[in-house]
Amino acid sequence: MSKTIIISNRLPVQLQISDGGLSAIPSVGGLATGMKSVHSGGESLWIGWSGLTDEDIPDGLSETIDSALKEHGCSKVRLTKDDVDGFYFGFSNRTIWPLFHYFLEYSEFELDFWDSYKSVNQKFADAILEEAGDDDIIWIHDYQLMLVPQMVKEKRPNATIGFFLHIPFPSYEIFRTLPWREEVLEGLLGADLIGFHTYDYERHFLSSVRRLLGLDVSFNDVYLENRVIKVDSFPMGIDYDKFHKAAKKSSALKGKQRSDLQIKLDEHKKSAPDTKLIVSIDRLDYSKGIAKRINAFEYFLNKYPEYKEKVRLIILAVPSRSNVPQYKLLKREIDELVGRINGELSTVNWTPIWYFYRSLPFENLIDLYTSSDIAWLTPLRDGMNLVAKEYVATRTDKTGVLILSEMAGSAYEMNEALLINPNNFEQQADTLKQAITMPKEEQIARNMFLQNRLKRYNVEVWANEFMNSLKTQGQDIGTYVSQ
Ligand code: GDG
Repeated sequence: MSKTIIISNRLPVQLQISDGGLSAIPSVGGLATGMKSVHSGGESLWIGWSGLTDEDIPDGLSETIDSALKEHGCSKVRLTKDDVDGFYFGFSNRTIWPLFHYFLEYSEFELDFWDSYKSVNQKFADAILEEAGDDDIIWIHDYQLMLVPQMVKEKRPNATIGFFLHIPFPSYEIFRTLPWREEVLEGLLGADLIGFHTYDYERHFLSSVRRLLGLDVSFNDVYLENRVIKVDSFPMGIDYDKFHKAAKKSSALKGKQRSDLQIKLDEHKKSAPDTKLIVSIDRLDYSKGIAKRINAFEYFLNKYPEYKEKVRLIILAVPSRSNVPQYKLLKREIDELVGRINGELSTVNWTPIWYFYRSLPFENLIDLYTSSDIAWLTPLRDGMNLVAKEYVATRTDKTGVLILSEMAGSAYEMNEALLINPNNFEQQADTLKQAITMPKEEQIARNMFLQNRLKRYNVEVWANEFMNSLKTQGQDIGTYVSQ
């Protein structure tokens, strides 16, 4: 019987080494939740990096880690500190991430990074090859592992291989600047099914395949020697019920049961009932447009001064890749911007921006979503953006307004949100005003459509649709359709 193997850079469990020993705690992220239906019942294996380098693992603990991971159906790829520096912080996050998010000027084309990326991708491929039989189904995730499909296909031509990219695939004009563009495309084409969040990313990929490799492409099929590779879009959803139920539960809590953050937010609402709370939640990443959003907020307050003391922007910026230089610079820029604007505009009763630079527990994330009248998400580029979907899912009474950048993949499915161009301050100032003054009936009407769609196309459906399409594709492996 064939088995399913899932591969991602990080495993869906967190390892913690303490004096008391070792524990493996399942992660609660979107991918881990979405893959539950695929990765359950002991029939599948998830291969990835544990988050600990060889140097971090004390002598003799490697086998203990292996057995802890095995309990969660996981197996680790061993990486050294040099591997992680070159492959993850280097090529993945200083070359591919900026390039695929259209930050060409941040992209570093370093041969050392590329060499490390190749050798670490080979480590992941080897880990798969150790486990995979000829008829197995293999699902590889994301931009850190784009060479793995070909490395596995060469050795297991009959295995069914799927690849899903969680970030945008850029237009040909951007992609072709990459010195190793052909190798990356050939790496991806080792898969039998290649999935993207949106039709546009799919279209960009096919255009690069046609123009850089000169391959035949018909609709969404790529013809390569004796193989047909299918390319398709699968917009990722969220675990709608989890967010909706958590929001219901949190609003039912009374008095001391409420979290400290919720108590503060309640107090704030009581003392200033007319003040609207605007929330934004992102990893601290230049692709998310946080600095521009703060500038746009200042622009809004200058254009519509009547809203001073009547709105507050809450920014939750989650620390991310903080040893990559661009992220350090961005952190400083945001610190300074928030400091300057709060310094210039605050009154004794009002601070325009509340800024948190940390990650919050899930319950507090829900508190922020449910207490905010408006979510304002302004990525300059974003593969999907799940925060937009989560905000809508937590609006149990269907009120609340979502302002969302057109540059996020999620904007394609969320037409009832107020869509903006994050570079257009004039439009954003007017849209903020529209959101603040939007009648409740209109908010409810918009969110009703959005919630129905999110409920229907949740993350489990996303994973199942990809798997079903992959299995169908697998049935055709080896049968070349001549054109
Ligand atoms: C990549 C792509 C694509 C955030 N802060 C906290 C917290 N979060 C959770 C959110 C959400 C997730 O992190 C962020 O997901 P996004 O989709 O918004 O963004 P990326 O991290 O950039 O993800 C993106 C995604 O992959 C999936 O394909 O949508 O485009 O860039 O789920 O809830 N969770 C907790 N505390 C926090 O402080 N617990």
